[in-house]
This record gives sequence, C-alpha cells and structure tokens, in this order.
Amino acid sequence: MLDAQITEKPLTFIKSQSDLPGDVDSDLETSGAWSVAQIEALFALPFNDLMFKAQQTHQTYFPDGDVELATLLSIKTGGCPEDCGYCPQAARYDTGVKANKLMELEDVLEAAKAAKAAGSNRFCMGAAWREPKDRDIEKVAAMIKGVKALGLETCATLGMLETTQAQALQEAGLDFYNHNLDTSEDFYRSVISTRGYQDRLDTISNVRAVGMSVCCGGIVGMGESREQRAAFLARLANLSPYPESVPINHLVPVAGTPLAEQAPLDPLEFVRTIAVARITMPRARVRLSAGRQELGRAVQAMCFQAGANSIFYGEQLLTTGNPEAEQDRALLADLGLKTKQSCKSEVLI
Ligand code: SAM
Ligand code: DTB
Ligand code: SF4
Repeated sequence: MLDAQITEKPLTFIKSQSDLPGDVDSDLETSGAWSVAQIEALFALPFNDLMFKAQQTHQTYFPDGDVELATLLSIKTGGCPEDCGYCPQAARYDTGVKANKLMELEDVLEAAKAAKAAGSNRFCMGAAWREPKDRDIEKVAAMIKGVKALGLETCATLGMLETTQAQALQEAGLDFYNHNLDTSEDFYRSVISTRGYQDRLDTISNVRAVGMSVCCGGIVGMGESREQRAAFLARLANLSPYPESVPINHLVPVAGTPLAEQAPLDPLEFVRTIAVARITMPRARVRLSAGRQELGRAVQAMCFQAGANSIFYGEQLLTTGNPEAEQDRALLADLGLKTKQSCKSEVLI
C-alpha cells in the first residue's frame, strides 16, 4: 500500500507540507515524520525510480549541485577505552594503531592551512575519547579559534559532550559537532556495549541545546539488515530538526577489530542508502565518508547522483586511508561537479 502511495506521488512523496502534522511552515524538519515502514518502502523501490526521486529532491533543495570538501585530522589518536566493534582506535583491539597524546596547537594549524590550500571547506578535528575532560576542552577550544581564523568551517568529534562543554566549544567558534548514532538502536547493542544509544541521543541534544549545528550519521555494512538500515535512517530523519550534515560511512574492516571479517555490503545497497538519506533529509549535506577507496569511481558517481554532496577530502581519514586529493579533484571534474566555495578566495577545479 505504501508502495502505491509512493509511486503515485511524484517528488512530493517525500512529504508535501500538507502531509505533515501541526505547524509545518518551517518545512520538513518535523519530528516523527518518517516510519521505518515508509523508509523500507523507499529502499524497495525499483533502483531507477529511487535514483530519480533522490535526484529530483537533490535538484530541488540543492540547485547549485555543489560538493562540500571536508578534511579530517586525528588530533588525538588511539588508546580509546570504548569497545566500538568497528574502531581501530579502541585500546582493547590489537590493530597496530599507536596511542598518541593530544596534538600541539601549531601542528593542528599547519594541517588546517594545508587543508585550506588544497581547497577544503571544512576542517574536522577528531579525538579518540569516550568524552573530553574540561581541560581538553580548553585546548581544543584554542585549536578551533585558530582554524576558524583561517576562514575554514570548523567541526569536532570528541565523544560524549555536556552542554557546558558544547557552549565552550561554540564560543571558541565551533560550527558543527559530529556525533554519530552509527546504526539502528537494536543493532547497536551487538556492536558497542560501553555506552548506550540514549547516551548518543543525549549528546546530540546537548549540542542542539546551545544552538550548534549537528553532524550525525553512521556506518553501513556492519552486518545489519535492510530493516535496521531503514530504522537507523528513520532515527536520523526524525531528529527534530534533522542533522545539517549526515556522514554515511561504509565500514572499513580493520584487522584486529571484531568486524575485521565482515563481508562488504552490496555497492548498490550503499547507493540506495545514500538516496534514501537524501530523500528523507532533503536539506542535509549527505557526506560520502569512510570507505570511499573501496567504492571506486563508478559507485561514487552513482552516490553523487543519489544526492551525496559532501566528501572527506585528503589522503587520510583518522587512521585509515582515503582517495588522494588529486584523484578526487579529477573525479569531480570528470563528473562536472562544482565544489562548495565557502572559502571564497579559493577556486578549486
Ligand atoms: N571518539 C569519538 C566518537 O566515537 O564519537 C569520535 C571519533 S569516532 C572514530 C567517529 C566515527 O568514525 C564513529 O562514530 C564511526 O561512525 C566512524 N568510524 C570509526 N571507525 C570506522 C570504520 N572502521 N569504518 C567506518 N567508520 C568508522
Ligand atoms: C564520521 O562519521 N566519519 C569520520 C568522522 N565522522 C570523524 C571518521 C571515519 C573514520 C574511519 C576510520 C579511521 O580512519 O580510523
Ligand atoms: Fe573510541 Fe570513538 Fe573509536 Fe568508539 S569510535 S572506540 S569512542 S574512538
């Protein structure tokens, strides 16, 4: 029945304003708008229909069709006390990642300058912490100030965050906080035991409470079912408002982690996941995140068609590899995709 509803309505099946309850003048950012069944029905559409609808949504909400470039830096690597089953930085897994102290301010600023010179829009600083201590916040705040002064958008991912800490980071100039739901609530329990789903929701709500923009997504290809992928996207899309940035990571299976031997997800299912994210969160920047090296050019091109409009840019993610910047520039140029010019002085391609 839902299938019928979906196919009958052209673009507006993403929910026309009249479909939504209450005061919907403020667009689609309405809590509880998507059921898991509706999202599964999107996944079940014929591939071309899903791609068409995702592209229609994309062109409606992002008429410029530009791609945002975000560069990652691991400011504090390894030695993490958590047990996230995918993560090479968890101290308990023998992955060969060495634990380092928090980087020095000057080194972080050097990396940010290089990212800007290479054409990045956003600089994201990641730390392998369960949660930062207040003294860490002071140090990271200095990094944020310095990066912001270079004219880059700033993002940080430091683990669980209290409201007072979010406030301090915002005052330093933090534009986005990244904290992922990672997967559906029921599948989550088989991947992570050292903190709960509610802890993640609480951090996202603490970040929202101070008015900061949220970057929140997750990982697909960890062995979850399609229904669980749909439930994961429903949780994201039903956040009120939904995140401004949605990183969709493809699991990078790292030797030594519990998920090292996980069979890769069908690339077409990955593309479908991107399309459904685009349709259900039409104004969000949907970021192709970890795992791009394994996808190859053709699958990435399909992901852009499905509505992805942000990538991690630069040879390194946190501890694993990413395509060379030059390869990415060539791919975007071959596809005729412009980059987002938030650093107004840069002309990229
Ligand atoms: N420690 C902080 C936290 O967990 O929030 C910040 C860093 S953590 C590495 C950020 C995100 O990276 C995770 O939530 C997960 O989505 C992603 N990630 C980590 N390892 C990954 C892997 N092997 N493959 C894909 N994504 C991964
Ligand atoms: C996100 O969702 N993906 C990025 C960022 N947020 C911090 C991290 C990907 C990490 C991939 C594994 C690694 O390089 O260690
Ligand atoms: Fe630690 Fe973050 Fe890795 Fe989990 S994902 S082990 S919290 S660094």
